Amino acid sequence: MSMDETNEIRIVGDFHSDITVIVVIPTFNEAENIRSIVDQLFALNITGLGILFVDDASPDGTGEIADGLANEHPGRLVVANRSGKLGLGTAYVAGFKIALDSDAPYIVQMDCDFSHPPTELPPMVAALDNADVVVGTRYSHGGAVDPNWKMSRVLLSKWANCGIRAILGLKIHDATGGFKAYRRQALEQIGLDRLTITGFGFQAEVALRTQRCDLTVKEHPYTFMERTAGKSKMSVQIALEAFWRLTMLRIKAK
Ligand SMILES: Nc1nc2c(ncn2[C@@H]2O[C@H](COP(=O)(O)OP(=O)(O)OP(=O)(O)O)[C@@H](O)[C@H]2O)c(=O)[nH]1
Ligand SMILES: [Mg+2]
Repeated sequence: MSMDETNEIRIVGDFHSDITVIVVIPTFNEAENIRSIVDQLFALNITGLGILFVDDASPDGTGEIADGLANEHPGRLVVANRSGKLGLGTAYVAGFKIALDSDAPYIVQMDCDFSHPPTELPPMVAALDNADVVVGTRYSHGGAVDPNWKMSRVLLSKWANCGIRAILGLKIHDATGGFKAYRRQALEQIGLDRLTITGFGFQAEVALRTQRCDLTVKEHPYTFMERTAGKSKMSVQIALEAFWRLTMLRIKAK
């Protein structure tokens, strides 16, 4: 599957030239979370912080709320509205390309559901002083998952992560997480047009490309929290498809 998108993207807003950190957040049905994530991110008072939402025509009206937020925060908040649900991987690629079109030296990716605590952003961005990529980790360096998770959920998550690390031979401890910060040159080296996985396996494919490009990676521990509002898009089918695609990726690369 090609990541080249021919479909239309309607962009609302543009980044002011003093924006130095762009946080890319894909959204699908996040109407309950989107306003509070913006409030919490801007409350961090990170100099030059910009937010870019990539919304896939969410039926719950997330895109319209996001457009309103772009008007409330001119120069600092941009929305890329896509015409339908095209998957997390393509949403990130589209968002990273828009971020790279600006002059911002730092680009961050995170979810809209508060699984990735906004308060971890300042130390992650600061860590880019000594790294090309900073990877949020739940599975090493003191990172953790929601203490309210059932043991079965904890084990499933850890085994999936271990399996994917083994299939791809990844050194980083959290292969499936989506909380990361990049220097812009790192994303350029990774090569967005080379990425092939459009769904859940996208994070692991980026991790593999990062390793192959010999980029300096720093792992930053955080505690992954379960979403309290909105619905998860994860399913067993999505996870199994990711395993299959990543296995094929490894086989083809040999
Ligand atoms: N644009 C876009 N965003 C998506 C799509 N699928 C999921 N998202 C967003 O990507 C982020 C992660 O999705 P979640 O549903 O939380 O899935 P997850 O974090 O992998 O799974 P959980 O552990 O259940 O939370 C959220 O901000 C979603 O709104 C998609 O197809 N397109
Ligand atoms: Mg989530």
